[in-house]
Amino acid sequence: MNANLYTLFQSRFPFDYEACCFENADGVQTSYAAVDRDSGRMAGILRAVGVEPGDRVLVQVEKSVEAALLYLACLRVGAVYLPLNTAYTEHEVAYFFEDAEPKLVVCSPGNHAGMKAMMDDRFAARLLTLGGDGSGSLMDAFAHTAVDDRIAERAGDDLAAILYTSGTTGRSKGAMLSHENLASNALALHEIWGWCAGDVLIHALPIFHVHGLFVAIHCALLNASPMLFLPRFDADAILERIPRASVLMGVPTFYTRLLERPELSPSLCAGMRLFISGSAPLLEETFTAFEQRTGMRILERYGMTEAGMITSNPLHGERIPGSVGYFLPGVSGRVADDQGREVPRGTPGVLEITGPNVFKGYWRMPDKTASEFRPDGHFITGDIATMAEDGRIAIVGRAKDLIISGGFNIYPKEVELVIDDIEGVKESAVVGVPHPDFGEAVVAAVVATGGRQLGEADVIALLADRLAKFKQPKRVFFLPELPRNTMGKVQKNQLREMYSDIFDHQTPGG
Ligand code: MCA
Ligand code: AMP
Repeated sequence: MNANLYTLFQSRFPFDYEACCFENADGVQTSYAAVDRDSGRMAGILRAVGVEPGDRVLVQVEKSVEAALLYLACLRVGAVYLPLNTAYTEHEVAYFFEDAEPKLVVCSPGNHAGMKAMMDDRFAARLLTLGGDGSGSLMDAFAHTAVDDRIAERAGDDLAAILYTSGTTGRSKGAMLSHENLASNALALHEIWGWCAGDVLIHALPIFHVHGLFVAIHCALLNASPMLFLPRFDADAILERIPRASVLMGVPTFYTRLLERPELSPSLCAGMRLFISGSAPLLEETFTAFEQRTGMRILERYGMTEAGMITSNPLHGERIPGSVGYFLPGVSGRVADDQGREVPRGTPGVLEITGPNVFKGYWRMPDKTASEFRPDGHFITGDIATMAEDGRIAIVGRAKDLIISGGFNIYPKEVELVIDDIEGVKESAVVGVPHPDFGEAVVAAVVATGGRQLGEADVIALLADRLAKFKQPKRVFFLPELPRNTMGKVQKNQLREMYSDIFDHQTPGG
């Protein structure tokens, strides 16, 4: 049996083949028939430029229906899809390019010149462009390429995608995800969230991360549902579409922003079945304010790039704020001490998991892969959790030095390395502090050498072409020295405390 994920999707396409699959922000609809045909045509283009099964296709483009079709085309060809955040700078993209050695790069038309110079004919990679409005050389080729309806034969363990996640060392790692990883996770989510006939998804997440690309799109495709496909989060556009929809997936910032809008009411949400939140902790006050305002309890789930979704609050049972629910079907795990031994129920420890969703390792990093797995195959998530007697899990902290801002992960080390490179900086420490919109915000404490006059604006300006905007500190403070303990280790807790209320924390919806 062909384990290519696309065959699974195709087997679920609706009986009414002309039913809507995507509706873009202008209301233009793309039917399931068109998705099948046009992803086949795009697959033809990929094959024509020499993409073969196992080849990486690096994609950094604005969200659009065509971009989603490009992902499906990669699956059909058996290529390995490698999406990148559109906010990444050329400097950041260069690292992914060299690490992944893609056969094909697809970028926005506006980035063509920079990308071409950066690629510098290395790895004989080809370059095509795709704009958010469907412009660019990919769609030019589309007009005169025949539909290629083949679906490459793939085994379950063959790679479908590589998603880069930053690391505590400051170096990004490519998480290798197989067709089986993605299929098993999609089927489990489709089942536990009770997807049913008539469901309509509002899709406003970016499609370069697990949440928007896999969780959202895969569930809708497995259900043959329409997706109201928005290029980005836009409260007006979402509120306008809620009466026609039944499911919304978002990061907590989506919900705090929706709560700021007086239109959000029980009658507006009468047809909604599920508001799902994940990628960052949902504050209890957001959960409560949302329930008070709409009568609906947000369903929080927990996951990570390396494993897709891991746990979820129940569809029918209690949704408890501060808890991420139970392991998904097929997933199991333990809360463990630093030796991987299970700790008593209720005691905090690091969450370790196994299951068909767990990735195949980090691209070309066997040592890093080995160090993140226990000998019995459990993957060490780096999240600190508690497990109740009945298996219910709460994420109570992070063993990894990680900031999550508006659902995007930032590893402080990566930012510190770039700041430390600035002339006039002796050292720096980067922490996350509470932020009313993004949950956490990046803040840097900098010690200057005294050799060069540096101000907050200078530091931020000097990071502009090195780090994506969301990684750049929202504030920079200068200190005579960093707080350290007797062992010389920087006391980040102390810094977090010092800056804990610099972004006035307000009650959502208050
Ligand atoms: C934008 N900015 C940000 C962020 N987003 N800064 C920090 N953190 C962010 N997340 C910058 C912008 O560049 C801008 O800078 C300023 O902040 C204000 O931007 P704004 O227009 O308000 O932002 P936005 O475009 O509305 O975006 C906010 C957002 C977006 C909707 C929360 O960041 C988003 O869609 N986040 C979702 C991320 C996601 O999909 N995560 C899933 C990862 P300036 O004004 O100076 O130019 S997958 C995952 O984590 C696992 C697997 C899981 O469990 O799901
Ligand atoms: P990523 O590397 O982008 O896949 O982010 C994964 C990380 O996001 C996890 O390891 C958690 O730290 C965090 N995360 C995801 N969902 C939740 C949640 N519901 N509650 C708390 N943290 C979460």
